[in-house]
Amino acid sequence: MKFLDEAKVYIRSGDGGNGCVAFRREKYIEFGGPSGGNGGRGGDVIIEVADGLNTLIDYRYQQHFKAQKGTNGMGKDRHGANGKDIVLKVPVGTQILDEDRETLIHDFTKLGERFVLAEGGNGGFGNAHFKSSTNRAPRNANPGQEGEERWIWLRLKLIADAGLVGLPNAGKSTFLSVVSAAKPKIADYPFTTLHPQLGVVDVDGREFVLADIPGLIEGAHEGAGLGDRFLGHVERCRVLLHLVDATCEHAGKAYKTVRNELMAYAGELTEKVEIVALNKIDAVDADELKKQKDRLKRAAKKTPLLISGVAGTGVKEALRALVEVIGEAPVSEKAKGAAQAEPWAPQNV
Ligand SMILES: Nc1nc2c(ncn2[C@@H]2O[C@H](COP(=O)(O)OP(=O)(O)OP(=O)(O)O)[C@@H](O)[C@H]2O)c(=O)[nH]1
Ligand SMILES: [Mg+2]
Repeated sequence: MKFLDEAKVYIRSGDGGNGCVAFRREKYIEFGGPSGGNGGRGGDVIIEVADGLNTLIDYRYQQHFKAQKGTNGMGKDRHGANGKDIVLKVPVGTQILDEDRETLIHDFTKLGERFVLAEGGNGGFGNAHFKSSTNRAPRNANPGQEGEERWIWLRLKLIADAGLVGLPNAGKSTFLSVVSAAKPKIADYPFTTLHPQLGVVDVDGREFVLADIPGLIEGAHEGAGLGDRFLGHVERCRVLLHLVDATCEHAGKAYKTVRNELMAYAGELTEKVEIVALNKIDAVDADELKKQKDRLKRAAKKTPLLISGVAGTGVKEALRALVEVIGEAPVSEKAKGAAQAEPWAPQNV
């Protein structure tokens, strides 16, 4: 399954059915009177959060969604049937934006949430409706009201409690694979991860959702590497886990590069609580470790945790530090279904 976090779709609610002009015609009944039924209501366009979805990929294949038109009214006082609604299913964390791609129409944060985006048109009245004491044989009926049409953007911002950030190759995906059942692609080259990944982490009986996103490089906010658009997926996190590779040239510089990108994307990201960890400590000797640790400490202005995703060193402590910030109420309580469902696999594209 590929990942798609934005999609433009066209929606149209159903037109109302037309009212009907008819008169009762029966043997021996003179002046049978008007008998045109009303048109049915057009169907609504509804957007609903569905369980087990984690991408908007379906909207790459179908972009037009039209609800059914109401049936026209008929003679013998028969009203038209209402048109069927159309329901678009989206993953939790999806936002609906207007065509301008900015105006937020709705933000879905809970499973099962429904939002009527466009109502169907009302059906027109048939001529039976216009019967009155002064006009006993009306020859007019209303046409059905037209449905609404518009283009909208769907944008997915994953709901996770904690987000992993760092340069490419920092070991983010490895960390996620060690602490959760997620099976992200891991490899010794930058930009292994092309799409965000979610995993459910269980630490001391407490669960939370951890998101792994593609690595950031200098200039990501100007589009370098995979750019910074995936940062949208950690926007809703309570806490960030910033991994710095101990085997890199200068842990302090590596840290700052990522911080600068977070800042350039949105200042709020840098205000989030950040746990800093020097990763891959199994791969450096004691001297180098101390050097890198000091550099990182100076840059981050706090003592980093020392961990190794591969060896499992310090991983528990890092998770506990995250849980402490997430507190009692994970934002993702309702989003776990999405994370547990087929965790973005296989994402080797
Ligand atoms: N020695 C050692 N190697 C590690 C550790 N964690 C990850 N690696 C290796 O580092 C390389 C990159 O790991 P990934 O987990 O793919 O890194 P990433 O941060 O997800 O990289 P991108 O997805 O490209 O941003 C792989 O070859 C891993 O095996 C660790 O704790 N110790
Ligand atoms: Mg990765």
